[in-house]
Amino acid sequence: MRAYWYDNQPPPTGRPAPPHDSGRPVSPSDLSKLGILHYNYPDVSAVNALASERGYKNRDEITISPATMGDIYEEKVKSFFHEHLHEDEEIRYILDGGGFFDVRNKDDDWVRIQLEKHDLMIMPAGIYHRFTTDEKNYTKAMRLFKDEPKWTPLNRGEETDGNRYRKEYLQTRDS
Ligand code: KMT
Ligand code: NI
Repeated sequence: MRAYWYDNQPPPTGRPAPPHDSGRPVSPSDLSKLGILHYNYPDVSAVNALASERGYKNRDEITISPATMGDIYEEKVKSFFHEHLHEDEEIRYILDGGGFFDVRNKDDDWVRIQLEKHDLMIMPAGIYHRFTTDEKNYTKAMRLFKDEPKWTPLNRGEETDGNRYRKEYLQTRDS
């Protein structure tokens, strides 16, 4: 895992997405202030232990790549890259390949988190984020959910700003 400020260069057309590395790192403690935790677990048994400790009941696996998704790849990647939130805390565990999660910091700037094989990230409910593949164009990930999978990304807008999970997140982050 590596985290840094996103460089905000205009988004290129097409893929693969460049790293957008500004050269300014973001520390794990800054990430934890945003409510993000990170681990590296070479063995899936550690993932299982964490999941049961935190009361996670559901999981699935997704492989994001042109080869596995075919025609819907572009569309999927576009939807993952649209800024959104979820109403549940979520765990993402990278089984193979890698990818970028961008999260909003307190000043509403993007922080980019590069995840590689065996990285695990816990993202709080209500944080604005987006995801994209890296130059390898290949992300195999386990998505873990506390209860029923609530896949639905809620795209950022007036409604999400007033969302109860968003407000709870901001209260926790800023207290
Ligand atoms: C999310 O929450 O944006 C995603 O789950 C993206 C795909 S999982 C690597
Ligand atoms: Ni999401």
